[in-house]
Amino acid sequence: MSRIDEIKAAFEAEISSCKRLEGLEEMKVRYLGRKGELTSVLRSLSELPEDERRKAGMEANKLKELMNSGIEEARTRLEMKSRGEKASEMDVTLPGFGPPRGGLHPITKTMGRISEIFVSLGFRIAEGPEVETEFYNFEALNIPLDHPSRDGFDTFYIKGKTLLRSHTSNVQIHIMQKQKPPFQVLMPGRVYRPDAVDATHSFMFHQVEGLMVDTDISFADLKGALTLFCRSMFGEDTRMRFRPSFFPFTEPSAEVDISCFICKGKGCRVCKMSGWLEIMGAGLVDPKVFEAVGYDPGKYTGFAFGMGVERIAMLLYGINDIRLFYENDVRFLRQFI
Ligand code: 2NM
Repeated sequence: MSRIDEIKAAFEAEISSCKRLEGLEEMKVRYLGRKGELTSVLRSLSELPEDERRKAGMEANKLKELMNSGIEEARTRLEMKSRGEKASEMDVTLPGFGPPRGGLHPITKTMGRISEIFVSLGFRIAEGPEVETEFYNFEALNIPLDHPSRDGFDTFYIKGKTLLRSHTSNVQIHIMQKQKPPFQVLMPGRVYRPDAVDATHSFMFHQVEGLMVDTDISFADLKGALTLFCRSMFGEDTRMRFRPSFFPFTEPSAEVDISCFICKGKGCRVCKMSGWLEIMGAGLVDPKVFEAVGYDPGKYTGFAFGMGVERIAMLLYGINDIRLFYENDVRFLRQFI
């Protein structure tokens, strides 16, 4: 047994300092060859008593395996070194990394899908300023001076009568001042309201508003356009509900509901057991708005609508906190690629 230990110690000291492939071959012959050190130990085993022989035989065979694998490892190390490679450098047989794939933000995707549908119905996309005057954000939209939304607590005033727009309707006013009907336009964009931030409110969010003006637009045209939109956006089996409501810039006005696409109208947690989801506001343009932009209200009629993009994205993707959209956490954003 002590001879086996000696051979093992000598082998280990020698193999770790072996610097040439030829040296390895020589070692293999000297330790493991027919006249080698270990071979002579194995031969002498027969002189030992039975129980010692079995034990020493097992140890000698273990050492034989250890030396074989030690020589192979050293061979790999020396071959890599002769090719100028370091052991830790790389494994060229591993598959490569592809470039990480980016994607659009879920709000951009939702706004893009909404726009796509209205473009297919003949609407044109229009954009306008986010910093606006009171005239375009309020006056021209028939929102009177004493309306609560014109209070500093409900609007981000910058200085004097300039403010961050509270809806994208300012763009409609710019468009109507520049061109005559008939037209159909869609206004996607950012809007600002000084709301306290919580799971469903943000001081900045996105809206898509639409406007169609011609000489004989009726509520039937509004219902038709919005029904086509909702079936394309939420599924062909979507049912619609128009509830009477009020906006200063439309008359009559309605809140638009769709049958819940989660439970198909049966009632669930998302629709709060009502079977309906409120998704936008709409109406026929108030004659006062046409007067403000110099259109003859006796000649033209039109419909308008507006929806919050975050709310629709939250419903579609099952997101329960609006703040997730603005945190730039890739663990959240990656899910929409
Ligand atoms: C909404 C709801 C209903 C709207 C009206 C107009 C305009 F310019 F024609 F007067 N623009 N947008 C409108 C109507 C917006 O958002 C909830």
